[in-house]
Amino acid sequence: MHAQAYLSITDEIAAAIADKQAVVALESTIITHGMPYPQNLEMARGVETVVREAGAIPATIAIMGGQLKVGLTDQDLEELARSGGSAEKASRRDVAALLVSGAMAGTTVATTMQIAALAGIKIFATGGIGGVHRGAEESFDVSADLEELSRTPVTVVCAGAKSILDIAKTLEVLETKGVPVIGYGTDSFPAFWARESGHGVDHRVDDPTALARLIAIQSELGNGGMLVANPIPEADAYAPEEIESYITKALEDASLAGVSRKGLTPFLLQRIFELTGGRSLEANIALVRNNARVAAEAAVALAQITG
Ligand code: PSU
Repeated sequence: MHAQAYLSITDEIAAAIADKQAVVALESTIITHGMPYPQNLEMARGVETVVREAGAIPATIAIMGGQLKVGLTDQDLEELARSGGSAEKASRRDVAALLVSGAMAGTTVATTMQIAALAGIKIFATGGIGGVHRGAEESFDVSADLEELSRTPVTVVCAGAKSILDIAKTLEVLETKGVPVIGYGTDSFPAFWARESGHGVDHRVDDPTALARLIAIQSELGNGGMLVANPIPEADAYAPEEIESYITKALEDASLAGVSRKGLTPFLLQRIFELTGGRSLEANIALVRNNARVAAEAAVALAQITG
């Protein structure tokens, strides 16, 4: 049996892929582990609407009932959103075990890329990718998202890397692995809640058509994935110093609580949510919607080139 045998793709998405129409993959760890209920459910529905309004078909991906689901019903979204920590967080190495157990899992950037590629989807929107955690020289905590970007031919539109990470080291690893990092309308690599991280990008594009041409050529070259860094909208952004103070505190709390590995990112996001009185979540939702729009516009332009 081929890996495709485990895919469960909705009719609408399967037809769009076969027809080379615009499709945008969306992840689900952000639903199960990235945001509290009910904002996570509103976000998941809202992001799908943003993709549709831009003329593309949304394909939210999760692992449920022993299947790699591409396209979720509203009931699926609700189940994931209400799972409140009981759902698994699926990285690449968990996929086989989850297909056997049938457990419900949100898919990380790495796993969503893997499943999107199996389904034939080339563009994916998320909030921020995982990366090299601060203190990785001791802990070796490096997200599997980076390895996946180097091997899987999917373009990920994100708002940079969460500034809970070591961004300089994250960019170094992406360079070593040959992953293009493209600024969308910016020369600066953004830091999720903030528009700038103090680090640059290698290349920049300013419109969906230019981005679609890059995606098409990267795919022809057979060069693995690509990272598009799209800064959070100005109106929703934090000043880097302000968010840094919350991150420092959240990292101290994680260390005191002994949280590490796959629990670390969800813990930090939740702690920063509490420390900012919920404002970090509004910013997070705004940046995900902004990424979904750019990904959808690029998917529409790509369909015009390749369709
Ligand atoms: N973007 C968000 N919120 C999230 C994530 C991305 O706005 O929760 C998730 C993604 O699924 C990403 C994961 O793959 O955080 C990173 O987890 P880790 O650092 O454990 O690899």
